[in-house]
Amino acid sequence: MHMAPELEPIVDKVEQGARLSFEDGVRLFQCRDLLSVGWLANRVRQRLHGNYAYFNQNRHINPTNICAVHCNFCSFRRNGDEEDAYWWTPEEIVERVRPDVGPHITEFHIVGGLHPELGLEYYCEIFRQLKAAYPWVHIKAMTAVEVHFLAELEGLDYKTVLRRMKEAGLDSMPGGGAEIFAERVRRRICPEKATADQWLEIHRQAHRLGIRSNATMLYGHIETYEDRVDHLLRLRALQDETGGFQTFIPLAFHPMNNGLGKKVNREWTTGVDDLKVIAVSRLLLDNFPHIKAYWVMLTPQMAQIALNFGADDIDGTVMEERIYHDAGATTPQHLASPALLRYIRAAGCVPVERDTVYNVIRVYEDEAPQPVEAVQG
Ligand code: V47
Repeated sequence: MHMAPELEPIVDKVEQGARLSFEDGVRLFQCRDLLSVGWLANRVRQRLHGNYAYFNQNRHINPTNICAVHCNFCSFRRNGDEEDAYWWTPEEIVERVRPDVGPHITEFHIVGGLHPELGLEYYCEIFRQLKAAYPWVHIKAMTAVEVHFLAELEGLDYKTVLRRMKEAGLDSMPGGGAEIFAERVRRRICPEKATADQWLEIHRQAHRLGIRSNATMLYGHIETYEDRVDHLLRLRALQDETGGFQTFIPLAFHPMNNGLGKKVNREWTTGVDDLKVIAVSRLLLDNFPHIKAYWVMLTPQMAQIALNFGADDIDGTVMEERIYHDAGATTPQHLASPALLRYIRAAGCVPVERDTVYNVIRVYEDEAPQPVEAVQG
């Protein structure tokens, strides 16, 4: 394959399994040859995962949209006095999810607003009641931002908050709230919540307690390529130290119904940038096992293409997504597993149903991967 000449030194490093530098990362983002960058990332994905592409069957739960802080990219938050502001009791949550939760569901993904009156015990009670009602379901809950907020609210240190939640049933943590670590950007998009160092410290503490976690990056707003690379390398450094991260999920900024969207003229990320972020993440995060193309955010069609640009996971069935749909997403709020299988197979991959910590539940090798034309329509 013909490679962009400026990528040659990077290709050599990748072929030798050598680590890429800050400058390499910036060069990859600057490169106009998307296919070369994608080809390289795809090689790394294949080296790590062969032709397997992962998904799970999960159910999102957002216990409240009432939030004490004002991140200007967020369309989900409410002050509390609006008609659509809400919070659910633990009992309401257990009943709300009941129609969807059969033995096939393996994960609750629980994140929400920073409600000033809902303390640690409220969340512990949600975990206890969900575990009592659905003991087989893994609880992936609480971003580092929520953990920081609860620590301040309760006057406790991070470790104590995490330990108490673990005792109540929390199994792992999602990757939200990381946004962009660079101070200049963070000051402008989310000045009131956990800082970059606090976000990283909470994940460090979680990993030490045996709580695995994911990491994210919100891109496509006012950040530079250098900010993206800085973000990825800070995650890589923490992963070197703890090994507790499982998956990295780049999050494309959705510009509707929020202040930041207005600042960027309601411009959405482009398909080329979306694929490039996936590819560069795969190449720089050499110590992260998985890169997720979150279909809710990218569209199932783009997530499917991303499986050939470095991603090996497209997330799950989701069921009730609010954060992206409040911000203008036009994707469905739920995809049943046959649809996920179809997208993965048409990408030339073998679908692998996993649990949250990547134990394999089922490899769908029964049907040979089909060329895209065969499954159109
Ligand atoms: O933390 C909020 C982001 C995150 C917008 O760990 C926005 O498996 C784009 O973290 N445009 C929550 N992004 C989602 C998240 C996540 C999703 C799927 C899987 C996992 C995982 C984690 O969504 C927030 C914030 O960074 N976000 N508003 C917006 N307008």
